[in-house]
Amino acid sequence: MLASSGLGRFLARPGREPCGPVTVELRARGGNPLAQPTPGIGEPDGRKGVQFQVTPLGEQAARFHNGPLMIVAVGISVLVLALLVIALIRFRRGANPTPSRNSHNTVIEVVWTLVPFLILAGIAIPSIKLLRDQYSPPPADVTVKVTGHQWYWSYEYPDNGITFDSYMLKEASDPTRQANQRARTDNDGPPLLAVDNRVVIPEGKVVKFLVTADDVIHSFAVPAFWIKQDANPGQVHETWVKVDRPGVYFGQCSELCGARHGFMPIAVEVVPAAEFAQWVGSQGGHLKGATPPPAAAPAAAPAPTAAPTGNAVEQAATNQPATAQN
Ligand SMILES: [Cu+2]
Repeated sequence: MLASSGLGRFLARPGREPCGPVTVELRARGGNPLAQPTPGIGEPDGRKGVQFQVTPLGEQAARFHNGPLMIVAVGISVLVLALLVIALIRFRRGANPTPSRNSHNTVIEVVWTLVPFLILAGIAIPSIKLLRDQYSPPPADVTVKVTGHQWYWSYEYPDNGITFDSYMLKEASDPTRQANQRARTDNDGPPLLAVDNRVVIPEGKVVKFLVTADDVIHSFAVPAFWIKQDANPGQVHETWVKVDRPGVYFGQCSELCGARHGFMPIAVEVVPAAEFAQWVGSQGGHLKGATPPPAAAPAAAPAPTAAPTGNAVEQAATNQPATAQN
């Protein structure tokens, strides 16, 4: 009965369901590699709550948060508030001029010790299981090294020979946008979240992110994947995802890292494996374990990889002064 009720459906859902039909329009990746984001998925849309989750761990975590944790938190809040109101009214001086002098009640003391213990144990067991799954990644199919900078991200695929920088796209009306900087379009994503070069990862594969920084502490966070990993200079931390649904998913730096902390978004595009192989080839890279093409070998230096917009090096050069201006 619970499963068919509104409460049952709420408990069962892994995150907020998107409003409309779920379609991700992936364009042919030949000329224009941009996939269109789906409204309500992988991006904030004004609704409260956890974003729709697209990883098994995210579904597990969101289900735990939306179900048992919320029920326990609301239940305890209501119980404590009720006890306070009862005490205020029933035991006020006017209604209760001679207060009780009891100082012990064994039954109550056992109950108020045992019940919180059982509640905490009930929360701890699934929490520890979730933590164990988060920190026990399966062998990685793709590895992406993520480096936070003031104020942009750079990405390296060490097994694929790909490196590029990723900057936020400015609005066409932004006076700080330079003439040779591409302006954001709706295909790129929402304002303040769209970037010139997205991270591209394959659908259904285990992707390991090695997260670090080269100046101050940043944080690599993508809400739809349920990941948030601090990027510390001099340290490499690891997180991982397995996304079973193609699409575009946005995130932001989630550690106060300076004046333009709010302007270094993250955009991850999840594509079918065959498309990922095409993308790797288009970036001058090679698939994991494959021999790098002879022509690419001498140019192992940061190959320009800004397929959507042209030259990554040029993008970096053109964006850098703009960030300094702001
Ligand atoms: Cu940052």
